[in-house]
Amino acid sequence: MSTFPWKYELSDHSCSIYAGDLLSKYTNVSGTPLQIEAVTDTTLRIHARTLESFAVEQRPKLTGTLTAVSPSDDLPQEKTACDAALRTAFTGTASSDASQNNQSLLTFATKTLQISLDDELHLQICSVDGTPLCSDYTGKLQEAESLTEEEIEQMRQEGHVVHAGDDACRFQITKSLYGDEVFYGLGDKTGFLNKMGYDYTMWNTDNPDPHVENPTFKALYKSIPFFITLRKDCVYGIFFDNHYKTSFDMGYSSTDYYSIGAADGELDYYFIYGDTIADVIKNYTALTGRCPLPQLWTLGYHQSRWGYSSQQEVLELAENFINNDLPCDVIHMDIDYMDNYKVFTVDKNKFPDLSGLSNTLQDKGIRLVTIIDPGTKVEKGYHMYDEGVRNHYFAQTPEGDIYENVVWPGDSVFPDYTSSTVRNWWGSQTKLLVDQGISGIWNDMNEPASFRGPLPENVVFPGDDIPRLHKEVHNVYGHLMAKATYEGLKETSGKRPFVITRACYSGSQKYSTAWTGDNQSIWTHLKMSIPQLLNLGMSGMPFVGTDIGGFGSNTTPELLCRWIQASCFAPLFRNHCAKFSRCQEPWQFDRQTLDIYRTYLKLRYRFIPYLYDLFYEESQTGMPIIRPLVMHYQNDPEVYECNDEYLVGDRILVAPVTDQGAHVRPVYLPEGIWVDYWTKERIEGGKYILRDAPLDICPIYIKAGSIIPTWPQLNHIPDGGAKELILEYYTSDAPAEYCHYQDNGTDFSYENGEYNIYHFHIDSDGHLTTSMDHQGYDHLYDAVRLSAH
Ligand code: MIG
Repeated sequence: MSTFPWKYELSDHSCSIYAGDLLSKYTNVSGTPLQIEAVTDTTLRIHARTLESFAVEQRPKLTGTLTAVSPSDDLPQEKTACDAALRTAFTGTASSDASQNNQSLLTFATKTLQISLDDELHLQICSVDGTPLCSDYTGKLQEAESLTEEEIEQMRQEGHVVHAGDDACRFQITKSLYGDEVFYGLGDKTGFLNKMGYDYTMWNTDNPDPHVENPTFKALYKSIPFFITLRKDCVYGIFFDNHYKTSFDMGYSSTDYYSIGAADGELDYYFIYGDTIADVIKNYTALTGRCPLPQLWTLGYHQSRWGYSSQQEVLELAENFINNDLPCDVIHMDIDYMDNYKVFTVDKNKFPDLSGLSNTLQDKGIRLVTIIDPGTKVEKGYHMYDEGVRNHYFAQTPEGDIYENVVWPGDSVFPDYTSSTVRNWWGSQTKLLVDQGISGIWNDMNEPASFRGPLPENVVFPGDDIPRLHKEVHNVYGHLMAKATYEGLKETSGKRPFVITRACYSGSQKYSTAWTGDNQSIWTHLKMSIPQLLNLGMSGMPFVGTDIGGFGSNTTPELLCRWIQASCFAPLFRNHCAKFSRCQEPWQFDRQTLDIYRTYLKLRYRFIPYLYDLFYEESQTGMPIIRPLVMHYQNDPEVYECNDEYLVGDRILVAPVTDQGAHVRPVYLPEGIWVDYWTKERIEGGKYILRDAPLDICPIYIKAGSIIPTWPQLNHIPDGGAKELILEYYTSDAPAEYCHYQDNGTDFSYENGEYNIYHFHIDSDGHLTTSMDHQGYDHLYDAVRLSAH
């Protein structure tokens, strides 16, 4: 075997390969080594950074170890198997032919992965037993079909949108497809669960047209450049940490490869391995962060509408909830509460006493959340504008003037959240709202969206030290705004901040919840909401929801009923709609709609302690709250593309109706015994069943043997939770266990040990015993009851 031709250095945690110009072929840079680092023994970072590129978040410490396999003086015996497999994968030829191939290989390994490079720097990652997991594609790339200028002009004349040359990549990573891949994740994209065969763009986009499935909608509001690849025998994730415009061609151009490209910036990606999808999510969120424990009330029902515009209207709304016996914890105030859409102001004519209003409502168990956009009104004498101008807090033109565009307030300027000083300033403004009793902040329009065309790529964000252009900042603008808001609220309120954002980047989960933006009151959007939320969860964003009832256009009573059912376990549980669309509060239609709506609000409220436990689990492991079936039944191919069911944790299965007029639906139950929540019928899984689903029924199943903590019926969530816990036990012959988390549900005292973990055990005779795994919060339950089914 010949020796690897490039100079390289292998240290404990990383390998640097100096391959001069060759590298520029793959990465757009030369004169820098290609670095392969063992972040852990299952997560590799592959990068070639030259520029002082802007790290929005801290880079991970390297804790994995690398050892040389080849070339090496003392080659371990096991290497040969992997070597042969590698050659096959690289050359596409059977291993007997491969011996004639003269490729030089550099191979090194962590405890779980073997990494090899050929003399052209193609990378191959195998498991230690030699099974190829992921390898650079070495064949010919498909040429993109190109249109002549004339053809493009003709197409445009007929009204077609032609994106010619929009998505030029400066560099691209291309990986072989083995033919058994299913792709999940990629944040918030339209369409179904499996992303195989489609191409996507990461460029935070506010497009009010109905979001239809690919190919028209390649980008929505969020850029989460992370996906999970499930193959027959393995699962891994790739996180491409580049926040310029990037593209993900998931086997769209060719069935031989998939590719990831970037318009600019650097090669920097992570290969994240695990035994299960859950492992990969755990490892990905170990890199990018997890959603911290929320305040308990945030798990309740939220009512919103763009158009609530007076103190009286908000008060009446709250009273309507109370008088109709409808659970509700939060009312959202959209842009109409502000004085001329000026952020961090309140219209004193419409809301003469916001503090009084929030106090009155809080006494009734309802809190207020207000919207805040980034666009800051150009107006001398307005404190945000004056302070921002004086201190150079706003984005600039290349000539150094303040950059202006138009948003709700008219002429507007854009805070430079890349600067920590600006973030602190922005965050400190939250005090104005917190002091008036506001409990959370909803960040909108932070892609950033603008009315007079998009922000040009060369708008300058001066930052703390190095100025950055809009093309580099765009995809993290909303992320940094959410971070500023989170840190500000934490400081000014002392509580666990409640932030909702529309635009996101990988890691936004540390600061914010998110909603999927402007959907429409159409059945396809109800249907799409399930894979949308599930893929967001698998992309590390667990606290998410869609606008229940639909934002744009007009809902129908039937659609509203089906939407509240489908969302009854959605982590963020909010009904919201647009100003010019029909009102969709639960009492706007007939008696039946109101009753059905109430049933599902009440159902949700019973399960709050279970949801809170899932949030606790998520904060420790990154596991999403609602999960696709494949996360728990990875060996059952029947669930790989299950788009219309989801699991809540690992033990509740929800199969909503998402078709108009449907009153029966097929439900796939994976292996095990499932108990119908409504009838308590026990059904052996591993098959499809047909379930009657009249308008008032959303099919729900509980896995036999489960303990689920619930509360007595409440219409508002008290701080610290209910005083009584009811353990719903769905019996089985085997003993059952469950760990339940409890704390004050509001602040950070849990970080000092002020929480309880109850360990419930039910033996095969049905006897409950309770022990404490941790005891630090002194408000224990007054009673714990067992209710067996
Ligand atoms: O251009 O604030 O997605 O939830 O109601 C519309 C008004 C601006 C878009 C948000 C929507 C919100 C609306 N906003």
